[in-house]
Amino acid sequence: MLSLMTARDGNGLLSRRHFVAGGAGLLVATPAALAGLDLPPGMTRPGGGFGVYGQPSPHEKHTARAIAANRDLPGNGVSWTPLQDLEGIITPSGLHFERHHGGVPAIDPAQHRLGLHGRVGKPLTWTVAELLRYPRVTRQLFIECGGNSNSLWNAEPRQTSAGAMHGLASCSEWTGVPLRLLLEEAGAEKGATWLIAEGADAGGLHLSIPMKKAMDDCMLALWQNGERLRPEQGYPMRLVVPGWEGVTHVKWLHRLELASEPAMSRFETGRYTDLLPSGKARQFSFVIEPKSVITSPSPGQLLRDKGVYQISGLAWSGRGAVKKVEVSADGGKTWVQAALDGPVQRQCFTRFRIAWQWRGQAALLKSRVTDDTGASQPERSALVAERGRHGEFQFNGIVCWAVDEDGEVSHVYA
Ligand SMILES: Nc1nc2c(c(=O)[nH]1)N[C@H]1C(S)=C(S)[C@@H](COP(=O)(O)O)O[C@H]1N2
Ligand SMILES: [Mo]
Repeated sequence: MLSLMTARDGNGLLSRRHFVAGGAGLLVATPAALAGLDLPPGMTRPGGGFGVYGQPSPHEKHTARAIAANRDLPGNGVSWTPLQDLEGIITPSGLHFERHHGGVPAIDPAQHRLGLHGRVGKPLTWTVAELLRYPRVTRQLFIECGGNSNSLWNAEPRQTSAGAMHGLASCSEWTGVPLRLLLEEAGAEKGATWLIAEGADAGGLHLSIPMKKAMDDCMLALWQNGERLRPEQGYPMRLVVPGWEGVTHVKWLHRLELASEPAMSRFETGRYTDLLPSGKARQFSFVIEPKSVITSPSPGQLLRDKGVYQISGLAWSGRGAVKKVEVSADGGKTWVQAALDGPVQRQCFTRFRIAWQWRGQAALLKSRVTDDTGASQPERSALVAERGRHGEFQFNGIVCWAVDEDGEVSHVYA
């Protein structure tokens, strides 16, 4: 049995042993005499029929992306993954976050071509059908926009759901052709140190990636979670650049160019670059630093009854694999290590969990990830001090949710 005596960790956090062994003591269910065990109506007649493509239950309509479209720039905007309503690590394809600079182009795969030119031995083009004959790899990888969580640079904490704050990050199983195979086929010239990738959309997005990364682990993705890419994710093909900022994952990919210098496009100069207090620019900040967020409980949710709750959330790092996640219920005075759902994969979402005994006390919930390179998350105040007041991109500071005595959860800076 769980009891107050076992809740010796900071402000009610229970150790992993209690989380695993504590099932019998949770006392959440309604006694059978009250609920009844009648024959459910679905057992008395045949149910619904078959469908060519399944949809979520009509009772789950609230599990939806939040959208912020820019009315002055048609097709420009974002939609956020509802992280607070999801479990595990894989984002359902229809809920993957979206960041489009010029809308979603309608591409006929039979007409689409991928070209490779510039400092190559021989320029090449491929049809989709040709690309489908290459060897493939599959990896579960997150993608995070450099602009994710950017409201946390604001002076006041924004009050929205965890997803509408931190959901420009999603995780899918991507399958495609190792980019190295295509680059080797064309043959790179000696001075070809940059790969410039361009999408076939009205956003005019083109972006430079160092050749070393392109040859290492980049993928020309054609499948997402077992099916062909969704139009919103770049159908018929996109770049996947493991662990690197979202803007490098060029969608609707149609042109690759090898060069000796980066393109210096507006997506890597005016945007996705931060002005530091020193006056220098933080540019080509490709790697996603370690980050975590508690998805349950999170703002907008309510703890109705006192008792044991399962705190859970997501952690990730572009540098490698999640090594540990610590959780605090007292604003960071004491930390307890959470359990990680396995397998823990590199550059992939990792789900963490820890049990928490809520006795109706006020609490400040925080999570802090450390990856296998030893890198960790800074407190928000330290990050703001380092990056200054012009910060807009790559917020990876520790996030704090306040639980009050009524069980309401809100976003605070603490
Ligand atoms: N062609 C093209 N590629 C693009 C973009 C775009 O607008 N056009 N947006 C980029 C940005 S900023 C991000 S964060 C990711 C978002 O990928 P998603 O919409 O699949 O989540 O795609 C990147 N690739
Ligand atoms: Mo982005």
